Amino acid sequence: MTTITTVATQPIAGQKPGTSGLRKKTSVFMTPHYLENYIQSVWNGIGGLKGKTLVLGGDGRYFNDRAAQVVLRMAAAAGAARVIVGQNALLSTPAASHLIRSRGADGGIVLSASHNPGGPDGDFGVKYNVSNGGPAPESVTDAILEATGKLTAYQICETADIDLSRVGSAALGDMQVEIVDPVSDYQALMAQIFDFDKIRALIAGGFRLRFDAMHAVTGPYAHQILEKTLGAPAGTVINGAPSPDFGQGHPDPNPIWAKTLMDEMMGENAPDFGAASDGDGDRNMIVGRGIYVTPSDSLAVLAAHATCVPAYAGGLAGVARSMPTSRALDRVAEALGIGCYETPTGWKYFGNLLDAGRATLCGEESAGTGSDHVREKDGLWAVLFWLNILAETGLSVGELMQAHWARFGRNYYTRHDYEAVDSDVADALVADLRARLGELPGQTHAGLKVTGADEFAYSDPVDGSLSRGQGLRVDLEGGGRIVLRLSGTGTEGATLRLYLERLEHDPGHMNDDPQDALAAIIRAADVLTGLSERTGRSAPDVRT
Ligand code: VG1
Ligand code: CO
Repeated sequence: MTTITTVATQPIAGQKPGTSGLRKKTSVFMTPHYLENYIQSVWNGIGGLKGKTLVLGGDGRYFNDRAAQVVLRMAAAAGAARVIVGQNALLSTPAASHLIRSRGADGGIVLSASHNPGGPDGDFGVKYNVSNGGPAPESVTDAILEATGKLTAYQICETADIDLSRVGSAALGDMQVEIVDPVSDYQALMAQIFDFDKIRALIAGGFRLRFDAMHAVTGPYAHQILEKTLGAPAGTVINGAPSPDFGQGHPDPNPIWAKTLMDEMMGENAPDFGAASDGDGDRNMIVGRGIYVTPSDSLAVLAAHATCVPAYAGGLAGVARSMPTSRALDRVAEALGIGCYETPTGWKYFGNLLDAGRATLCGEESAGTGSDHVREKDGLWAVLFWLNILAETGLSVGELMQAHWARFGRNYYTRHDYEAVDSDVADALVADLRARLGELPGQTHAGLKVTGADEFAYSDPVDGSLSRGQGLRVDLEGGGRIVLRLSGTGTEGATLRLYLERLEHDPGHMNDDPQDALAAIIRAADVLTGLSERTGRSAPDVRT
């Protein structure tokens, strides 16, 4: 007989799930009762767990193992019928999404702070996904937020830890715990989507690739799929063992944090193809020999060549991108004659479009791409997509990009992040620009004329829900654009994100450095926002 204990507690008002779940310092999540209070708020916010089936896994970061045991005990106490958990409490975000869908679960918990560093001094996070496999939509995160403010007690079973190291079943009170291999179902899905034989032949023919798992969750997936199944030689996957502090690294697949891979790809004797993924396996970075592919361009290339892939051979129903993502995708959609949706930042906004069959492919400038195969962005899926295209076309990454720009023009693009900015300074900066949006059109700043300005609001075409305050946009003459928004995933002060873009058609200027190509727009953005003066920063912390 398992005892259920009711622990009286205080509301933890204001613990609002951000762009991607609730993300805090690990030390905050480890404060006595904090995780329990939040998990109980999730259960309360979704109307309880009685008789429900949940999927549970995480990215292997510090506290992942202990947090998973707490979630299991609390799910049992709440009357859940079954929890399907990845072996050793590991599941990449896309693999969790797939399991929720394929097993008809009611939802899932992913323990991850994604690309944020892990460890006792790093970050931890909890994401709740709904029954379509996607991140909880705003209506659900609002209900969870409300529940945090009303909390008076949580319930937990008093039991020993469940051994999650072996695939099989266990019982926790009346609840079934099913421990599954985290990779096999996901791998089977990938094999259905892509032409594995063609990719295998490409690799057997001497095509060389490198995949950097950044000490995070994609290691086991990449070893199994790229090396063991597709025949890439051992050593293709680097940093492939998930570690609690990600090898003291920052599991964010961009040229700054994946520098070792970048150096190899830009050096002599570089492989043909390089890629990396983030902490929870939903992001991707794509690099060719001597050429980095921006995520916005990658999304456009996948859309343009989607019919190379068996699962998309019939064409795409439509595509979608987050608002700050470059408009390279729009140009492809126009050429294909399909719809192109613009959504707020965060994967939850793609869910309805995918469910309704309006979009097949989605993406974000932050290195997330995905399709209707799951309801999350998917790092390894994007890598396999690229390999399938390269195998089918016989082109190199560089040749493919040159051909793409020659056909559609090149959307020069960069994102400048200012991290750990004083929250009051950041809020005031955004508020002041917001207040001036109406008067900007017609004005000239740093030599560039403003043609339009607004604050992005999204009305969901499927359920009509409205999301306001999703970023400030300023359009410039000649097709340039400046976007400013505050990050919803940081855990220290505020992170200001400035997104800069310009379309280039001149064949003589297709290979400029994006920072140079965008210099005038970068200057105009600084004049418009007063960013360097107000924050005292002379340069961004990260440029991607
Ligand atoms: C960032 C990215 C956004 C992404 C989110 C979650 O959000 O900009 O595109 O969806 O992270 O990604 P923000 O609010 O900090 O800009 V992940 O890999 O955490 O699931
Ligand atoms: Co992620």
